[in-house]
Amino acid sequence: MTGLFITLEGPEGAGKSTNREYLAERLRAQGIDVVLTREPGGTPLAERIRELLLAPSDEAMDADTELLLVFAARAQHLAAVIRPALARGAVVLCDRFTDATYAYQGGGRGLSVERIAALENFVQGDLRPDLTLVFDLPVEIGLARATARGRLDRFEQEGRAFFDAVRSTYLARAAAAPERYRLVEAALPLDQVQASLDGLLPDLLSLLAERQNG
Ligand code: Z5A
Repeated sequence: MTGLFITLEGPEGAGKSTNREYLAERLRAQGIDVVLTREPGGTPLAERIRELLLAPSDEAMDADTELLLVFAARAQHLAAVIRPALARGAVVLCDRFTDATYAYQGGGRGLSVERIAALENFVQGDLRPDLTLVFDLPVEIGLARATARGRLDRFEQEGRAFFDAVRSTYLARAAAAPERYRLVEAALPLDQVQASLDGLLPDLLSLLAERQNG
C-alpha cells in the first residue's frame, strides 16, 4: 500500500463534506491522485446499505443490525474502492470510517468497544487510517446546520444525549492516540477552518512522499 488513507470525522454538520472537497482540490493542484469517498457508501451496493441505515422507518432497527450493516457496507467499500486506490498510490479522502462506528454505535447506541473492535479486525485486518481529522463543534451548532438543510435522517432524529455521547467518544479517541488524530475547530468561519487545513498540508505531503519512496 503506497497510498495514504485519510478519514474525516465528526458530528453532523461539522463540515466534513465541504472540507473534503477543499482538501482534494489542494492535493490535486500538486498533481496528486485523490479518491474522494464516503461511508456508509462509496460503491453502488454500499450506497444501498446506506439507504437502509439512514431511512427513517416504523420498524426500530436493532443496534446489532445497525452495526452489522455498517460493517457489511465497509467490507464492500474496502474491497472495491479503498484497497485498490491505496495499492496504486492514491490519497483516499474518506468522509467517515470506523471512528464513526465507535462514536455512533459505541458512544451513541452503547455497544461495547470489544464488539466493535472484533468486527474492525475481521473486516479490515490491520488496515487503519493513516490520519484522521476530527471536525469538532458544539452539538447545537452541528444540529442547527443539519436542520437548516431540510429533512432529518434516522440518526439526526436522535436526542441530545446521543449526540453528546458521539462527540465525547470522538474527543476521547483523538486524545488517546494523538499521533493519528488532528482536531479541527469546526465552529470557526469556513475560511479559518480551511486555513487550519492548509497548515496540515506540508505534513500530509511529506507522509505521502515517505510512503511512496518506501
Ligand atoms: N454512521 C454510523 O452510525 N456509523 C458509521 O460507522 C458510519 C456512519 C460510517 C451518515 O453520515 C450517518 O451515518 C451519520 C452517522 C452514521 N449520521 N448522521 N446523521 P453523513 O456523513 O452522511 O451525515 P452527516 O454527518 O449528517 O453529514 P453532513 O450533515 O453533511 O455533515 P458534514 O459533511 O460534516 O457537513 P457539510 O455538509 O460539509 O456542511 C453542513 C452545512 O454546514 C453546509 O450547509 C455547509 O455549507 C455548512 N458549513 C460547513 N462548514 C461551515 C463553517 N465552518 N461555518 C458555517 N457553515 C458551515
